[in-house]
Amino acid sequence: MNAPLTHAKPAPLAPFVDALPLPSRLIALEHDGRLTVSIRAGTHRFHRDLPVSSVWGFEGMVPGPTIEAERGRPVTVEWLNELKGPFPVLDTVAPEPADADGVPVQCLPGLSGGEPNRHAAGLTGHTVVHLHGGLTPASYDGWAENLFAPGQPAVFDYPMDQRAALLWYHDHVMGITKLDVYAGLAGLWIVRDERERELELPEGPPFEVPLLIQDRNFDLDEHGRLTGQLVHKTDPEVMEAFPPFTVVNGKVWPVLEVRPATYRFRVLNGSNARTYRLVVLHEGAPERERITQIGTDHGLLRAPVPLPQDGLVLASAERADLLVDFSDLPPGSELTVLNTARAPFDGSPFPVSDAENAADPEGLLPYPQVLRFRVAGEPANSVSIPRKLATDYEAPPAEALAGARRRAIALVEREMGDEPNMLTMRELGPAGDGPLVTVSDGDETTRYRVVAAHFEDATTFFPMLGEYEVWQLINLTGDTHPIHLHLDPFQILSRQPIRYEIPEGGIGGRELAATVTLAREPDDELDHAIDDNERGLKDTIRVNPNEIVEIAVRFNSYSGRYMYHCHILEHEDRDMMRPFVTMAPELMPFMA
Ligand SMILES: [Cu+2]
Repeated sequence: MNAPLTHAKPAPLAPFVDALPLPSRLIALEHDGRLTVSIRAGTHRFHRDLPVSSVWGFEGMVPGPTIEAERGRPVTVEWLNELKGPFPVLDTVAPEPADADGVPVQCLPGLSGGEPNRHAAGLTGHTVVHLHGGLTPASYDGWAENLFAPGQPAVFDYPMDQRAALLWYHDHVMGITKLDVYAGLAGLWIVRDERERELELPEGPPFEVPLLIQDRNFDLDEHGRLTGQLVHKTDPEVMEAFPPFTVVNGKVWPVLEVRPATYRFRVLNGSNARTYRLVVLHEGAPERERITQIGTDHGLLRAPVPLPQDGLVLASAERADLLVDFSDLPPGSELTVLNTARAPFDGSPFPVSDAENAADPEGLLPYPQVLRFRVAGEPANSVSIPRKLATDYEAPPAEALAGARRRAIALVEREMGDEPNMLTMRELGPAGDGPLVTVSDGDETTRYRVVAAHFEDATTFFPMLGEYEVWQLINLTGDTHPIHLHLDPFQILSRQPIRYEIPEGGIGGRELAATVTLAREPDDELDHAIDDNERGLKDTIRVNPNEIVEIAVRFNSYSGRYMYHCHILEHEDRDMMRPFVTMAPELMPFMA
């Protein structure tokens, strides 16, 4: 029996030695709204002491250029697929979950005895680009099966008829999004509008800084030295990759020199699977007061909010717009951003007071470091934080919700014997013959059966444009899933604890039997609360274990075929994704 691992090994790379890179900017207005972005192989150095890595990137870069657009000014992008093999990532499943010393292999560089996946090595560069958070007509939304091969032109129109927000664009190919995004195919996209300018928020460098957070791993050479070769490694017990090195804007544990001033950070978790709970330490003590959150996935909140007590939780694809006030800090001050979230994330709390001891190899978090700020130079701007931010949305009205169509989706994990588990979304409809899912709230029991279980099953969701719907996400797994809807944003209505029973064999290939009760498990330590920063316009929502989340969504913008899915890329690629079709009401009389 190995002793529990409470302390991390020294990091094989020095933290906080590389300057935080700022992605190059591609300002759409300067190009009349017509952009050409090549998608190609390139090289990238992830750390001062690492050899260069081969990557696939937009413009060959990691991250790709940040595209900046104006509300109401359409952008056309010619995505020019110039990818060529070989695929730059070694994909492997290590044969054992831990090494001889009991250290989880996902915390270690190298292949840990795994064979490189020859199918991944054979990838030749099919891609498709999705603008996450974009209100984009279906033809240009990046349907996961409508691929462009190398050399095949793809010209996508983005109307930009949407409020200011931090979006991101990334590859979305069926089955291999996890590999293509990991190889580097991701970049930021900022929409700006008049409301933000009225508020005089920092815009552009130096005081507006995007932070794209990801995690990566690398191979070892025969002498045990890190090479730059990217490695996507999973193990027999954990089917998601949780690489040990946190990368911000393409550098491992970078440092940003800041002036004594207020900065605006546009933060995105662009990791495959890892959820971060970010805390800032100054001389060992947690800092919370100097940070104010003003925006979330789809832009400004109605009013600024403080960070959650134990840190800012961001699951894959979630965003935060933060104002951080460094103005009182003398030159030389250092603030360190740490992650306190174990992986796979299940919502478990971790006290901010203990953040310095967050390293936890058993929780696949060997190095909690994320980023450091170092104060230098002259005081600069003074930004007053507006008390009122967004004025363009309200909570969905009760009368609209009372008559709204309700949909229920169960999230289930199906064990597959020798193969990795299948994560699926089971769409539920009125009960008929066969296995039942019941959801009871004490007074009332709703009875369901599964009407769709896999991505390729017939579409069952046909939301009407302009009408509110309530979607109920029922988590019957042990992990937190960030569920993302394409197209319009939504608002969270409730997050409630559940207990459930699944009979032996209750999760079949298509069937599901489960008894769900809206009540707390006695040993459930999650608070199932909605954070203040989740009460905005969201496109990705965390659904924790033992939890039902209800969201209100109204599709307003385009009719067509879209997708919703878990944004853990390894889940999305393994069937945790389903289609929906938004419908124009005036077409309904013609539908059978
Ligand atoms: Cu998931």
